[in-house]
Amino acid sequence: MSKIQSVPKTSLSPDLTADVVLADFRLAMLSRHASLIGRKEVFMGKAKFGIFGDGKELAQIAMARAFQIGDFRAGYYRDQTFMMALGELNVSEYFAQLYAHTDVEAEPASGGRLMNGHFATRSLNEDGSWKNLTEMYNSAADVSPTAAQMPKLLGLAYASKIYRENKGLKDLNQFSINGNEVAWGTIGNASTSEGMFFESINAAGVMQVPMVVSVWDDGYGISVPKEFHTTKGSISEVLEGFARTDSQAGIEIIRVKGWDYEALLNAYLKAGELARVSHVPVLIHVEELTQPQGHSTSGSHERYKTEERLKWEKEWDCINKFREYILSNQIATADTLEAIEAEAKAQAKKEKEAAWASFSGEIKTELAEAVRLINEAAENSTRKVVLNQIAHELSKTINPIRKDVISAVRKVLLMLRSDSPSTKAGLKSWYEKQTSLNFDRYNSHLYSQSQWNVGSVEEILPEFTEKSPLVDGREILQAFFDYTLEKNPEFFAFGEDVGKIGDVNQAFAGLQAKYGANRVADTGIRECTIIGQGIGTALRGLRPIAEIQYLDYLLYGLQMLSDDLACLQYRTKGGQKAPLIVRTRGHRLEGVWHSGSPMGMILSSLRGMVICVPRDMTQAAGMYATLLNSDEPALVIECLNGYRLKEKMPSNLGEFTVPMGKPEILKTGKDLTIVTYGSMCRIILEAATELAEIGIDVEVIDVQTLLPFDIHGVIGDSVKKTNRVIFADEDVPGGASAFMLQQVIEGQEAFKYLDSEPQTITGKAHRPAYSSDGDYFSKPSVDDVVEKVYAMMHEVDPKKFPGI
Ligand SMILES: Cc1ncc(C[n+]2csc(CCOP(=O)(O)OP(=O)(O)O)c2C)c(N)n1
Ligand SMILES: [Mg+2]
Repeated sequence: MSKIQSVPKTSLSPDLTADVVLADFRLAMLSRHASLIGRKEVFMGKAKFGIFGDGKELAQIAMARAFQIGDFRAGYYRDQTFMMALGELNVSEYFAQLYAHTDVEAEPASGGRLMNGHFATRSLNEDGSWKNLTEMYNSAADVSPTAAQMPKLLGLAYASKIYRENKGLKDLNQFSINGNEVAWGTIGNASTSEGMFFESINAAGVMQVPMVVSVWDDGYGISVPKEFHTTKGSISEVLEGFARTDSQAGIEIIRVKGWDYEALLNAYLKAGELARVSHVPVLIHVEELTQPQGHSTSGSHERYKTEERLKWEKEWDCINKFREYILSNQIATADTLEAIEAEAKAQAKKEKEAAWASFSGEIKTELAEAVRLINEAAENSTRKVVLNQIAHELSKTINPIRKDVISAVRKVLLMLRSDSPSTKAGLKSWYEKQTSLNFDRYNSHLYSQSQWNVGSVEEILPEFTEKSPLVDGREILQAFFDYTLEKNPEFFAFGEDVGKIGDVNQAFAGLQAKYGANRVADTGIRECTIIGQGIGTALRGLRPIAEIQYLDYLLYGLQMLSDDLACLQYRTKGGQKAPLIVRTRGHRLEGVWHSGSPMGMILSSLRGMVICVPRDMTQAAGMYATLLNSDEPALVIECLNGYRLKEKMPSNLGEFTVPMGKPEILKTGKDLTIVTYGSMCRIILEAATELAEIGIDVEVIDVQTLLPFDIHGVIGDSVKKTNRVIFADEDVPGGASAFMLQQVIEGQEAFKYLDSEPQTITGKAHRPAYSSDGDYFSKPSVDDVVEKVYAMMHEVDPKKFPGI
């Protein structure tokens, strides 16, 4: 017998009055007309692209009814009706996003930074502090990559479990009330083919977290029918093995038709209750949904759907069926429904017009100012005629955008280059003001702008006494984590082998036994959802460390880090934060998958995160302390070969901090500066000793963090002194060494002080071969460094340093 539940029809429940039903009908109609008008707006050229939630209205209304204050949503671009039902999106805001209105008052989800259909609530006050999330409806900020909402959904649900089980969090009532919050996910049927969907479902089944996933099944993923996406063409059938039974925990799987109003209401109430009370994960397969306008404005579905299918979609359109339901139950007459529809349509149109007036009005004002200032400048310019002409053409632009205005002004300023400063002063100062406003509109909030950003954390130096013992590096981390687990109830850690054995290098050894399995936890082997667990819990006020066992396996989680975490503050324009710390270890040990140092890849994909590359475990502990005192997400890469190396145990462990973006000079020298980080610090210092023996005095600088990078120009100052520089690391040629070179030579203008060509020392372009010989011939060695430096000095003074 199938373990999948079909929801039986019941008679109307007492609170389902005619008024409630008709309000639902009205909302469905409002949302539908917003979709219909939205497509037209795109075709009129007022927006670039549109993707709408038509055909999915009824199920979302049912979901909203079960969604409670304090709950979280993580979904995708079809969910406008749900957001409207919660009162978290009005039609004006909906259109403001379609037009890309940059004002967060008008477009609170992203401040115009995201395509339409990307929903989010604002968890943060303007100063970056948390709101009380238990007093509001919450939606995590959507992302476009299909199924990428799933890993963080798991984390949002996991947070409820932690809040319920960890009694130390009782007072943190701004984020949870006894873990009663449900995390509600939505996903398209085709997107369930993605690996992260299955990974998240499996993890939810294992962890038993309050997560309710709705699959909006409209039979297609753009043009491809579901038979090409899903085995047996049915995701609920495929997942049957996950279904819970009387004797085994698992997932509650419910199947319901997307046009069946009562069945939908019942399904969602049941799912919500089960998840909320018993923390059982639920999957609701909502079948027989439609796409009245096709997938998006990028194409028409007549190209790939048969006439028969198109006819079926018209007939089974959920609003159509809802209308039939209302009439057959004599809840209202056809005339009443028509009147409701007309009213909803008029409201959608009116709100759309208000959104357009507000969006375009701002730009028109800017345009008028620019035209006036160009004409003013023209009065005293030698190029009066052509400038008046530019101003005239600009004033005639139909549906102007900012680019039209700013580009014209920049061209004019170039034309005015030979005119007197007073001629162009007005235009120039207006342009400068706009540049700053546009920075805020389009470029701000990549990193935290709150008082808790990493730059604001006070530097506290590590303290040592004469009695400070020499210990294995891993013991320093272990003592730090012990201290922090004790002191900070929001702090917890999880990952593969992190729990029982305390991670493969034992920095958490014994700490699960001491603090419990919900503070130091094992997970399955599933890096993508380990990151999702971290993001979701950090979005709900917790301070997780998510561990990726080796740097080489970060790739499995990199997509989530890049698409979700790193751009979270940016894409919500400071509306949300998730100060997750990802801990991993790498750079060098043995072989192709345990020696990677793909820092260039990380630097390119994780702008928005802090990237720490400590050279030893003392530095690492100080960095964790800084990060835990800040509200920024970070990746910390410990040195894989450093856990057994001896370090002095600081006496103020847990208190001392390492500043971010402040390199440390490990050795002063006058001939040449070598800039490096991580495991290479030891190699370079060893080389420096050898070089000193042959009369070359190098300065060695550890950058400590790659993002932020040397904010005070320590390296530039060093190059000013030595006039020579080498950037050394273990990445491929042109990887992070090229990044450092760009930051210093271009960013700090160090080219002005160079007497020799700047150089890099890197690993080979291939992955490192196995064994110590593999390491020697793949990664930069002390010999490589000595030779490179010597060759540079030979070029400077061949007499003193004859060729080898
Ligand atoms: C990783 C990724 N691959 C491809 C796309 C392009 N894309 C956007 S929507 C979509 C189809 C999704 O279909 P489905 O999940 O059924 O959702 P629906 O649009 O039908 O509601 C595709 C392929 C994407 N956004 N992300
Ligand atoms: Mg679909």
